[in-house]
Amino acid sequence: MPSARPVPPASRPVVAALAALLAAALVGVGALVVPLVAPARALSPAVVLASDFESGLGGWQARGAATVSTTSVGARGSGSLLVEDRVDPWDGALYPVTELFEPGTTYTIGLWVRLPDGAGSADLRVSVQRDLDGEPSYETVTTVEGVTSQWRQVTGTYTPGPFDTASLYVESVSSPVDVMIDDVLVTGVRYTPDLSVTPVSDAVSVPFGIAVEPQDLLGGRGDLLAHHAEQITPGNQMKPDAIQPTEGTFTFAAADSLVDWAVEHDMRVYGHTLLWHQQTPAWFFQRDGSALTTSAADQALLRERLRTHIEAIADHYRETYGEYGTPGNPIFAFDVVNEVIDENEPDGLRRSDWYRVLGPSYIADAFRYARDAFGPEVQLFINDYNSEYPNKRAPYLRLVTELLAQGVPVDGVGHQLHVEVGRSISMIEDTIEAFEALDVRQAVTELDVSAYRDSGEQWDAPPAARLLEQGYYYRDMFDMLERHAASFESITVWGLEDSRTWLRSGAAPLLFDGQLQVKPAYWGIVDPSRIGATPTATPTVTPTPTVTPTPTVTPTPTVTPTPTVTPTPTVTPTPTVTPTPMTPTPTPTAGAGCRVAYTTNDWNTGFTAGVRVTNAGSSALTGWTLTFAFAGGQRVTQGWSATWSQSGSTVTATNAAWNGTLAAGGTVDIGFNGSHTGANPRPTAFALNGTPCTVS
Ligand code: 9MR
Repeated sequence: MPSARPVPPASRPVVAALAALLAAALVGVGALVVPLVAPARALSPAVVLASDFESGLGGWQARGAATVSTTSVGARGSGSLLVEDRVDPWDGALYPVTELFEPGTTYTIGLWVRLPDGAGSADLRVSVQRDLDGEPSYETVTTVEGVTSQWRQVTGTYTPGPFDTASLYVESVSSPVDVMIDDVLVTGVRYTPDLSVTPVSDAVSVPFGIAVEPQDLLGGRGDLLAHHAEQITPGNQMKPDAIQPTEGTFTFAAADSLVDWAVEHDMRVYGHTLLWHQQTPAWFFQRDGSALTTSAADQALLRERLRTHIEAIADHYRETYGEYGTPGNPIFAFDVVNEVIDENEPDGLRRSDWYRVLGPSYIADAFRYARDAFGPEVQLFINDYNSEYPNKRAPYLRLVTELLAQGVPVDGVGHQLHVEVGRSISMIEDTIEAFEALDVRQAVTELDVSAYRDSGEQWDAPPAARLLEQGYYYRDMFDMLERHAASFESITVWGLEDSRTWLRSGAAPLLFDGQLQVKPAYWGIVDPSRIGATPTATPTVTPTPTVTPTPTVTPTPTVTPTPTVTPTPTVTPTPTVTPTPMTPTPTPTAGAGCRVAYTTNDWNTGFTAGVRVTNAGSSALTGWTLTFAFAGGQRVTQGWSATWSQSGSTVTATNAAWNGTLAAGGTVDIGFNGSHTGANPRPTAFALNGTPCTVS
């Protein structure tokens, strides 16, 4: 793994003249921007890659079957990169960035793209392939839809996690058309958090945790995390798909890197999660490729798999860090079952594959297996979202009451608290008080507060007034939680900073912005008198130096000999647009039938929808997109297990990184919270990768 490599002070590769020009321009950009954002912020944007294709490929290479060459038609100037002979969508052009990118640093990637004349239109994608220990990750920087033969500017931000090798590349979403690329400019900014502020953990009487990804341990992010948190929760690395992707193959490396970091920083680890209906590989529920049935043999097989999975995790962390409860082992709690409640079912239990094969007994079994495996020192939690809503609270309470009555070792109840500004705090308190009547500890496990109050709102960055309101909401939330501090084992926020939230762009739900600076939300917890004193008008932006294009696309091959092309760098005050669930690069999919089951749980003006998608075709899908239309003006406010977007009434959900492969006959459960006014009619038509689905 490359260790801390400094961001090169100036453009390393390629066209020296352009780079120098751009670097000079950047200085201007920096000078313009820094005072606007906050004088204390240490912004040091540096050009790490500038390619104008005026004199050759400049280090760009073909990816896959493609070929690359230069043309005499540029977005500006007289050259661009032409990618031809593509066969698959992932064939394209790449630039090796192993020596340019530093894990944990945020990069702004800008470039221009178009198709050749007469090539129609295509959706293109800018991605990074990051290889670590022989395992590739394909991470989307940005997708640009409907590219035609007009030059289009593309900008995105990207923060690499650890890698051995990495490459930046341009591909297409589906059709392998020829592509032209020009004026690539990549700048790196190493953000520096202000470590003189009060740690959040000092301001909260309950142990304060943050859910993390490997990127969060690096550079300024790691400093920020170490300063404010006293425990961490792995955001994805302890889930079943991460730990046991195929039966009997246990992959602990990613999770261990987080636990190692916790040990080094004297922090506790809250494990998440031993059992879930999502991010669980299909093999758990199959025998010889066929779905498990409710036969005694199949039930025994699934129970054994559950026990083996739990024991393997418990054994690994005991062997690696010592017995639980001793100083070397930081794991003090684990979510045993996650999101098993479904308030729409008569018995209040989610109809997952676990339930389908085993019935409700799997929940108690999971806790018993966990107690046997981990021993008494690890607190065993049940965890769920929306537990504040009365119709979810009731079955949650009922289940935990029954489990305790049966002597099942449930130590704690988790409230995820994925909320938005304005969600009733008294309703949350009612839930906490209801569980205080039981003999359990409680935890806030996944707190974040979306700045979007309702689904009609959409912005690049929240208005200043909303960030202030969010600060007051955090204040009120923590005031309430402090009243119940004695009931709480920990309070965890779901993410370190706004650029890496799982929520849609603009939600800005966390305590720190994308530049690692404190937000009013932070002051809401630490010192509410300073909520209004935080600079809020600043979008969390990387200064994006963009080369102003020639306004009209002049496909004239005339080389403009004028050296006086002033690449006026325009600062695009785009907020950090890091798409949260980074999606893998889809491979082509066979057209196939599909089935969709759509269920909702409605309240006043909101609802939670579950969408079960079944690939009814005969071949696996690798990369999928589900589309449907609302008929009653509904809006998706936040979704999970897919990347969700809405345009007018049309909703698009594209696979998340972990569920892109959908086996023939396989299912995936995705869902969202939405808003409605009045009626909430069900969508009647769904399509998977463009193929209509049957709806049940
Ligand atoms: O933060 C996680 C995100 O990176 C994953 O794509 C997503 C997949 O479902 O899971 C997110 O974490 C979820 C957590 O495990 C359970 N509660 C809901 C969280 C947000 O989706």
